[in-house]
Amino acid sequence: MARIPLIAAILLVLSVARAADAEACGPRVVVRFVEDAGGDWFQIENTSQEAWSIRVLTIVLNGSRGNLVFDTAAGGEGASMHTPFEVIGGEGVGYLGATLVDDGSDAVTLTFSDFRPGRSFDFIVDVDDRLAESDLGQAFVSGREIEGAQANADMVTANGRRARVQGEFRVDGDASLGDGGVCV
Ligand SMILES: [Ca+2]
Ligand SMILES: [Ca+2]
Repeated sequence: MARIPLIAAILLVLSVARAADAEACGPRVVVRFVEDAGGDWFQIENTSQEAWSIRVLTIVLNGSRGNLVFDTAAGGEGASMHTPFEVIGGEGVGYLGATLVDDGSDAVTLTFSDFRPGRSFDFIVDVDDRLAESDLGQAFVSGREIEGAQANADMVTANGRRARVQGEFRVDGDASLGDGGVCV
């Protein structure tokens, strides 16, 4: 009679161990923001240890401490030095396109067909803050001002597994998506 609970307990331990393994080797993405007067720079890197590819990645400025906005055209929202969205790097990621980044918008979604681990993608676009008492003036975004902005990604494997990871930009300008970790 005691055997069945014991077997159930062993199966439970095994399944928990498997789940922990999957998590330790799970999908992982880093999105970096670098303030630049010539067009602020975002870099997306697939840092997964396992063969997870980025299918869709979204950056949401809403929620940032600086109430950030994309400044892609003269006038309207944004301070100065407006710069439209432009891809500047991303060899081998199968970039399929991005949602339109209108002046005054606060989110962009990018789609890829082959964004494997170790690869990265770069784009520029002007980002400004909308604080009355801005750290460096509204045309320049400090780490404190991008803190709280979000990014999320839909990840896939070649055999059809799917996962969603998300993270928040920190004061250093980076957002880490997913727990990832070292595969064992
Ligand atoms: Ca503008
Ligand atoms: Ca700016």
